[in-house]
Amino acid sequence: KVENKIDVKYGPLTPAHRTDEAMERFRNYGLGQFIHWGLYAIPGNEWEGVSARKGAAASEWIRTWSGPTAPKDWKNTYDNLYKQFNPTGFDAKKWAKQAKEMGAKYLIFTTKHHDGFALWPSKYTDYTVKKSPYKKDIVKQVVDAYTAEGIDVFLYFSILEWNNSNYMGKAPSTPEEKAKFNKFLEYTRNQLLELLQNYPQIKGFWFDGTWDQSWIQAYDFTYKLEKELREKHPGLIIGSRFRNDEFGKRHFDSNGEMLGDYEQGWERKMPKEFEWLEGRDWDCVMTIPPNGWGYMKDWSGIYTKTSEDLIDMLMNCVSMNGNFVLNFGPDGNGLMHPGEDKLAKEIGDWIKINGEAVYGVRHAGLAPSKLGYFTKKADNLYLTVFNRPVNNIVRIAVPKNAAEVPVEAVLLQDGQSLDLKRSDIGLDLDRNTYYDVVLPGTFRADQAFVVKMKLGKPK
Ligand code: FHN
Repeated sequence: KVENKIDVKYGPLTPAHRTDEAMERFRNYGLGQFIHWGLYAIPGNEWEGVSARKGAAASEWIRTWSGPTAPKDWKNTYDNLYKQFNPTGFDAKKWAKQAKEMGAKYLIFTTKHHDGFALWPSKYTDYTVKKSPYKKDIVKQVVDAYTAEGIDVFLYFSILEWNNSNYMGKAPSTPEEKAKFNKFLEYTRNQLLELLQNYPQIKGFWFDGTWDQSWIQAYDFTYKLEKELREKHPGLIIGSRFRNDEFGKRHFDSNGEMLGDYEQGWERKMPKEFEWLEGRDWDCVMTIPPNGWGYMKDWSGIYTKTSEDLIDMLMNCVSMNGNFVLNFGPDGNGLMHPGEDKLAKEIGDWIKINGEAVYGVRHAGLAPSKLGYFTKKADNLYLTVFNRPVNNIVRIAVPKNAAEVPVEAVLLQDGQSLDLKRSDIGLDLDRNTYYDVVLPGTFRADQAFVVKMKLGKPK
């Protein structure tokens, strides 16, 4: 919270809580898929057989690695990988089908990562898929296939580019540098307009690589560009990473106002408490390995998240009005890692049974439960239980004098009705009323399960 407001010229361009259809749709996604795919998929976290998975930067950063695992002379190695890019196994329809089966409602796809290699045949650079042996437009295939499956597409776009001589990290100071960087800015604008024109079905951009001083100082340009993109594409959704105000404040301006339609800072982490979010929309993007967004050939020796971990994170997010976006890093041939295939299937199987508690839900307004996560939709309250109580009593605290309380309960997975009664156990009966949902004594669960409750007037 900023106490003394100042005059900010380059603040938000959209209201803090957009109420249009596109944003309402965003709020109902629940689960998304992220895909990081590019030239880094070819080495797959190993350079000449040496893996840098321990303690190394993420696999998609391999071009910048130093030490024994660094590409020798990256100019002749990494920057020539495009000559080998020929993913004959790539089938966008197969990816989209898998995403649909997993339950993803939107996709964020890397059109261009920090290396600058464009997966669409951009008119504004030669460093694109068109110059690779594969030649064909990958972004188009992905956008078409996912859209056909009813999955909304957002395009990931890295502003910073390692392989662009007009790009610089520091703010340009000499006239030559300024001229160079202006060319880069114009190039960025052209590419973004090109993407909107080529793929009009997209719902938004997911920007990244916007932390350098050169971009931060270009606030006048970025403000106008955001305006232009929104005008060209009504309903377009842009997160808080795109730009900053004239004082260099990113994500939130100097008055604490969010710059964009949702908070985009939750990368591999999520808020501990719902209150931290102060009502803002947000997404959480998550890797399966600890870090590493691009393909990692070898998952041994590192902790890779299980479907239980990921479903827990998903429910944690949606219980706080966020979307959970799980990252996949296909290999250089366009195939998902077998571990990703397995997780997608397990998540999908779980969601097919319990999806009602995931999609279109909102924060329930109840104090967090040790048993799991609450979500709410109309007069339905869901508790996704990760910690089954040994006495099989799912006890729920409802603030005293609440207008609505649980009046009926069923087990979502099979619809069986569960006993529900008020209990007078609790150390704070002056503040809460407790409701006990009684699971059958023999009930056991080897995965998270959902107790669905109807809310009604207290009797
Ligand atoms: O540097 C990137 C990283 O490689 C990856 O793309 C993630 C995805 O959120 N974003 C960046 C760092 O914030």
